Amino acid sequence: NNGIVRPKGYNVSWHVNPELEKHHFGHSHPMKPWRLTLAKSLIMSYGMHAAMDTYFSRRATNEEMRDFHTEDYLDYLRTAIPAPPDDEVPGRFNLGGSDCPIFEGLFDYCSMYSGASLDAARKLCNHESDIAVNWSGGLHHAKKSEASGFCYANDIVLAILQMLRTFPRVLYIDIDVHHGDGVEEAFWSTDRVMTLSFHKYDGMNFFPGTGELERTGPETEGNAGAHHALNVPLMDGINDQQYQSLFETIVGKCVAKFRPEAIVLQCGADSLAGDRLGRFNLQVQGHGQCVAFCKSLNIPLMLVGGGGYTPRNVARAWAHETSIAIGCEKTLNPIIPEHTPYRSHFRHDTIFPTLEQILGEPRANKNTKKRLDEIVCMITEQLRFCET
Ligand code: TV1
Ligand code: CA
Ligand code: ZN
Repeated sequence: NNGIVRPKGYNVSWHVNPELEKHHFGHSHPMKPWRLTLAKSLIMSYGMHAAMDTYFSRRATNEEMRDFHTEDYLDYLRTAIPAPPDDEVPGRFNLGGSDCPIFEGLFDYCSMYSGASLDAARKLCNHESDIAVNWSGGLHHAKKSEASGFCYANDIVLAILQMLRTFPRVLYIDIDVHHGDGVEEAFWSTDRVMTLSFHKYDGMNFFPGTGELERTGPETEGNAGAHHALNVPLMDGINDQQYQSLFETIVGKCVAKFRPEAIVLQCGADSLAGDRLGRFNLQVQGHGQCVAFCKSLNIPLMLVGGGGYTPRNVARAWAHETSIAIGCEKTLNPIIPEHTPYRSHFRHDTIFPTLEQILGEPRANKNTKKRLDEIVCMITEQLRFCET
């Protein structure tokens, strides 16, 4: 199997549920749970599963989902009748519009991806895993009683709530191209969770319209959450070099100041170049470097998925990041194995498809050095107020 061996004394758990991958949001909807099947087939054709503990995750129970969501919202999610999306008016709880349609098996889908994140969180709490991976999770926009931006249940919030039973402080990092608003809002008033999102920000012109540099927590004096919500608003076209430098500088400072006992990294793959909805120019390499940097901190780490709308690139990124988790990234053959199911999907851009294919037409880079320096300065300033 490509010489992939289990790392000694280091446990990676991989939480999967093939049932979940079969759900459909509707014909033209950009969110395709099927991308998880593509990622899984790539991970397995490289033989990476031999180096991890694979778990078929269970569904979250209603009681577990109640840790964050309200009963009336969950009741509605469970009983809502599938219907073609109504573009004009989303219904109750923001369900039924084009972003968050009510499709067949919706509640199963929500309880499956939430259950996988809860399983991953428990592996970290028990110290049975050093890194726990759930590529089906990362649905960062869902609110307590509202669906938003393709997200219905917030598996990240549920997982962090679970982790807070064991770990005094959890750092949440979000590299999806969209702002992690649901997670930020859920932990807005606590100093036990620091949230840090990197995203495209252009006021109301880019979803969800929040995540300004200056909104770092509650403004009322003495509120515990003050200065614990950090945001890195970026412009179109940011490249690997700029992103890596920002990521390592800022995450380094957050870890030094906040001293988290666990980290949750949302690895939304819509920050990659060539993404159908994204605007950045990250390559598989640069996106993966964020995972490598978090791993190098030697703090219990949970990896979840998130956005990602060009399935072949989502699969590439998450397979590469799985290889980083188990530490075999340097020995992988860059050419995608011949026997990979769905290999034709990766031949979209070349006849010898590689894992680290240069992705998409480059987008004009609107991020100046001056602005990026300003962001680092401002975040450093905020962190001076964080006393732990
Ligand atoms: C059906 C069919 C739905 C085609 C949605 C892009 C579609 C979008 C579609 C779309 C689309 C959004 C908004 C506008 C809010 C609306 C998983 C006032 C071609 C984590 C969610 C983005 C991102 C929501 C989720 C956004 C995540 N963009 N085609 N919808 N309304 N919604 O702007 O962070 O990746 O685009
Ligand atoms: Ca983000
Ligand atoms: Zn996104």
